[in-house]
Amino acid sequence: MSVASLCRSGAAYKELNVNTKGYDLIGDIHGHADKLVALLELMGYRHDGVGYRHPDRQVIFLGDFIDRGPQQRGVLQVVMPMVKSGAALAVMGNHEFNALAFHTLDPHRPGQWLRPRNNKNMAQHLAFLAEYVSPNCKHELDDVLDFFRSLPLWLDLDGLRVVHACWHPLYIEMMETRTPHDNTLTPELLVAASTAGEPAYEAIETLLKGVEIELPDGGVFFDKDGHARSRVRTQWWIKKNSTLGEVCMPIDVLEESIANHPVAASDLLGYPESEKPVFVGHYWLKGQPTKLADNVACLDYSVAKGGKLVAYRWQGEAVLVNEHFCGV
Ligand SMILES: [Mn+2]
Repeated sequence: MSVASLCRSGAAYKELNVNTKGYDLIGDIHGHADKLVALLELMGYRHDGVGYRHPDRQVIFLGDFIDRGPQQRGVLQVVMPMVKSGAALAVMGNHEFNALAFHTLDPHRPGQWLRPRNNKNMAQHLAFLAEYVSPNCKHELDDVLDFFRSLPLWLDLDGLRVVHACWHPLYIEMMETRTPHDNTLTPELLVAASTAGEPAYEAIETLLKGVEIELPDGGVFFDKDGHARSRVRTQWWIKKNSTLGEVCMPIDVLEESIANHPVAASDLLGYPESEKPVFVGHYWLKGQPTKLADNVACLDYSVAKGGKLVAYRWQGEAVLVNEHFCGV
């Protein structure tokens, strides 16, 4: 079965899939509603008057619905009814977390927001604010923020796992004890997670943004936005003696002198091959969608930078297959 035939028709796909609960996992959308609708229709989802739905499959969104793109309201007008009606599940991305902190006053610092409204943070969120600026949108913005609050930080389902950036068992265990309502943030936890030095802050940084390594000897590299960075994201599922070039994410971001620097297995997190498949977004990958390990896939292929909006059509497999990626 080719990718093209998997993607061409929901009806054809259904025949493959009579005994297993199927999920269609969708990566970071960042305000590209047209692509989202095109992808859903490609996979056989149809609008039933309430929202898009498939007769026997369910979407799982990996977070990062907002910021950057031109149709952020449009994305949420598709996503929210799907989640509310049960046609889809979703997890929180770092952009939804940031939005909650941006719009929440800090109880410990009167008049200050949990996410400071400085130039950098304003610039990142400006397109979202512009779409909800009208006073008529106040209720709509409140609904959107309530929706963000309802998003779990991760999903641990029968046969698969979902988190925006990194499956980190210790942080998940820690947050599980502090998120009594379905792994969603409580108001107290949003405050703690916005406060550098708090354990919850480190947990959110890791689960929603990934694991980073400090570059040696004061080295830097330039990221996709041209910012100099002294830390690089890692392929957190790897656990073996490596070089920085072998474990950085995305690959090819480091100059050779830095890329050859050794990294000990003990400094890496790892995700054992025996664990169920885990799906993440977040990493701005390019090119042909491909699994990162037999049980790890990233579905962020940079739709907000001219790339594709990508899905993975999962039908129960423990070993992921590249033919199940699909994109528009
Ligand atoms: Mn992200």
